[in-house]
Amino acid sequence: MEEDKARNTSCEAIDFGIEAYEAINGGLVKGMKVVGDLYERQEYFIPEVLLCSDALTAGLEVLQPHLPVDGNKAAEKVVIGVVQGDTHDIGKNLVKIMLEASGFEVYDLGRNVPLQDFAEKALEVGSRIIGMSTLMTTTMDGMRTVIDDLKKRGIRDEFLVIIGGGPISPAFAKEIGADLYAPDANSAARKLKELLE
Ligand code: B1M
Repeated sequence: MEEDKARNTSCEAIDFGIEAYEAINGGLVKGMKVVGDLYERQEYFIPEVLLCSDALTAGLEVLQPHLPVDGNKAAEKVVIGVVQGDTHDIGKNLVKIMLEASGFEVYDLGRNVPLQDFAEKALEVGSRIIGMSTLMTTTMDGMRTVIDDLKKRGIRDEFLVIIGGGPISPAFAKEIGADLYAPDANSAARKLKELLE
């Protein structure tokens, strides 16, 4: 819950020679998993969870500049966002960071994104990759709507759709016709790069 402590500990991690990626995953993300458990056990409530996500973000700001950036620019554009109705954006932000570190040019639509905006933005900026994130079962069907709309407009084949987030599974990705599912930020970047190579 303490932003300053998250910031200072992140600085210390770098000073100790810990890789930024390891500090993010083994420190900040691991911490948020503990927060999730405490929330489920009703030991933490929304205000505590919010303070923890602010602390995670503070640490992330320190660590992100230390991530090695892939000099071999993929020069591929990715439009990414959290689907309509969902305001959880920590996971999406991590995916964005890993994509940027892997050389992708990321257009971040933010959270609670109106479903039609994914295709509109991708067409506007000339991106052939659309990434969608959600953490809630109540909003995951929005991903299907985005893909169905692409089909209705006859432009489905022009895009590579990658999805992820807590309730998302490979089976769901297959069911709605997404091209890729990634369980975490690192694999999202890796899988996209592999597919484009
Ligand atoms: Co809320 N929340 N929350 N929450 N929250 C969950 C998701 C929940 C599982 C908690 C619970 O009940 N056990 C639950 C959803 C239940 C469900 O749908 N089945 C829930 C709920 C219900 C809610 C509210 C409705 C609560 C309320 O108001 N009563 C509300 C949502 C309002 C809304 O959006 N409309 C709410 C609010 C909040 C906070 C604002 C307090 C805060 C969010 C702050 C923020 O994001 N800026 C919050 C948080 C932090 C959580 C938990 C505790 C942690 C989520 C998180 O950040 N994890 C969460 C409990 C849990 O997950 N166990 C919970 C860390 C993050 C790094 O992981 O996001 O999974 P994750 O991302 C990973 C992968 O999933 C993957 O890579 C990421 C990094 O490796 N990934 C992708 C994610 N997107 C990807 C996209 C890809 C590929 C991979 O390709 C494009």
